[in-house]
Formats: sequence, structure tokens, C-alpha cells
Amino acid sequence: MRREILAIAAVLAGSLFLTLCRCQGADAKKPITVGFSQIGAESAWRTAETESIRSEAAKRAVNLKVSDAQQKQENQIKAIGAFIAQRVDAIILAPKVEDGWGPILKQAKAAKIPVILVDRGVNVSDESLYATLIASDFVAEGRMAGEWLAKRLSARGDVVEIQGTTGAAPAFDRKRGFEEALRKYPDMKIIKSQSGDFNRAGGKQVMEAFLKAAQGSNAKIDAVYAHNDDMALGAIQAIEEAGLKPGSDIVVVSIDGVKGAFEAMVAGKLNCSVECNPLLGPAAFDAVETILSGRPLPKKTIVKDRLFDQSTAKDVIATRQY
Ligand code: GYE
Repeated sequence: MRREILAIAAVLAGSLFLTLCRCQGADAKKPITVGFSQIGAESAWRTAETESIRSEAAKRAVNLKVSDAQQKQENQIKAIGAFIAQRVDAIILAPKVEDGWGPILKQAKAAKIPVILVDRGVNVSDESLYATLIASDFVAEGRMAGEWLAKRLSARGDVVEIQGTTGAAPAFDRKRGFEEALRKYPDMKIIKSQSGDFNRAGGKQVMEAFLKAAQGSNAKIDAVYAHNDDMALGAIQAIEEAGLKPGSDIVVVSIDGVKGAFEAMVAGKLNCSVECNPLLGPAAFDAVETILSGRPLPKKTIVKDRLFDQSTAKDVIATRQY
């Protein structure tokens, strides 16, 4: 009799245990799957952004699918199509250019998959095609660079500009902000402007052409404004190869605030870099979680940036995370 009671008790305990496990299983959060369409790896900034998104996904146990578009918008569109077909829970998109996203974003919306834009904005007539944008204020960055340069050149000088990727939001906006700042200084002029595609080789090539043209016409370039640090570092190389001193013969100002820029400022070759924070992983996954839980999201989150120059670079270089 006693044995029977014990056996029944054991069976009851066992089934209670199984029921509890099942309940817990149902309560435990199912891991979500997120597709991330990245532009490529044109700059140190971009690599830092990818790393931030990867590591944050790992921290939150998100199943992340990363697609590297190798600088082609058509690859990004294909990747988003594939994410939709796989029925991911959300898509994070760093769009290369502003235009041309309407049709694929409509498909994502029809499939009820929210799209979170990181770092660059898009041009769409219907804002409901994306959930939110997390980015820096690129116009403000350009303005800060322009103001800093005007002060450094005492409001007088000829500037060459190396633009970012044609059609990209930061290329438009950093140009606009810089021009806005310079409008207050009639003796400062942009004498040449061309795209270096946000990469180091592009920056070097464009600067070589600018230097050659200046030599040919006996003009003097007082400063170069590059839309990102990688292009500025390329331009610095071109200036040195032309037998001039970057940082003194030609003032160099750029945007991003990556490690290489700090090293160049400490070495006296780069004069100023306006920070643009690429560590967008935490904010991007906060947005994903918010939207998947049905809570409201602001349409735009602006990342705050600071400015660094040779007077501050030495003190902060050790604390830089990218
Ligand atoms: O400044 C540049 C990169 O979109 C803000 O893209 C980003 C820019 C960044 O390649 O270095």
C-alpha cells in the first residue's frame, strides 16, 4: 500500500514538473530574427557600425542575418526581398542613397515587417513605410565643420570639398550645412567640390586632382573639407606626396571622429574632426523591441555629436571606442 502511494506521488510529481517546464517554455521569450542590410565596408565608421549591431544582437540573443551589399543599392533591395521571404521579425536598413526605396519598403509594410533605418535617411512620399530613423544631424555636422574652419582661417580662404557618396543623405546634408556656415563669411569660398565616395582611395584621388589643378593655375588651396575621416586621411597622403604639409600648409577638417582621425590630429596632420557616432546597435535593438511589443516610437532619434580638434585630441584619444 505504502509502495503504491509512493509510486502515485512520484507520477504526480513528474507530471507537475513537466507542466511547469511547458509553461515556462511558453513564457520564455522566443528569440527574434532580424535582417540587417548594410551598405558595405567603405570606412572605419561603417565597420564600427556593423560591429555595434552585431555585438548588440549577440548580447540580446537576437538571431541576426547580416547582408553586405558591397556598395550596391540593388543588392540592398535584393537582401530586403530575401528577408521578407524569410519572414524575419524586423529589418534594420542602412540605406546607401536616399532615393529608390518606395517599392521594396511597400513590400515590407504589406508583409507587416517593420523597417528601422539606421544612420542614413530615405526619400519616400509615405513616411509610414519605415518605423523610425536613428541618425546624426548631418546638416549640423557640416555647419560645425564650417564654423570651426572659418575661425581657424580668420574668415578668409579658398576651400576644396571632398564629398561623400553621391545621392547619400550625409553627402547632401554635410554639404548643405557647411555651405550654410560659410555664407556668413564672404571671403571664404569653395573653389572645387567632388565626390570621393566616402573611402580613403577616393579621397586621395580627388585631392591629387585638386592639387594638380591648383598647381596648373597657380592657385593656393587653404583648406580641405572632407565629408568623412577616411577621405581626409586619403587627402592627407596626397598632400604629403605633393611635398606639402597637411595640417599647416593646408588645413584639413572632416567628420566622423574615428581612431585614425584622432591619431592624425595628435600627429598634427588633421586639424579637426566632427564626431558622428556609429555605435547604433543599442538604439537600433531598443527600437526593434519597442515596435515588436506594440509600443509607440518617435519617427526620428537624433544622435548627439561633438567636435574635436588638435587642442583636445590628445586628452581623449585613449577613451575613444571606435
Ligand atoms: O560618415 C561615413 C560612412 O552614413 C554617417 O557613411 C554615415 C557615413 C559616415 O561611410 O564614414
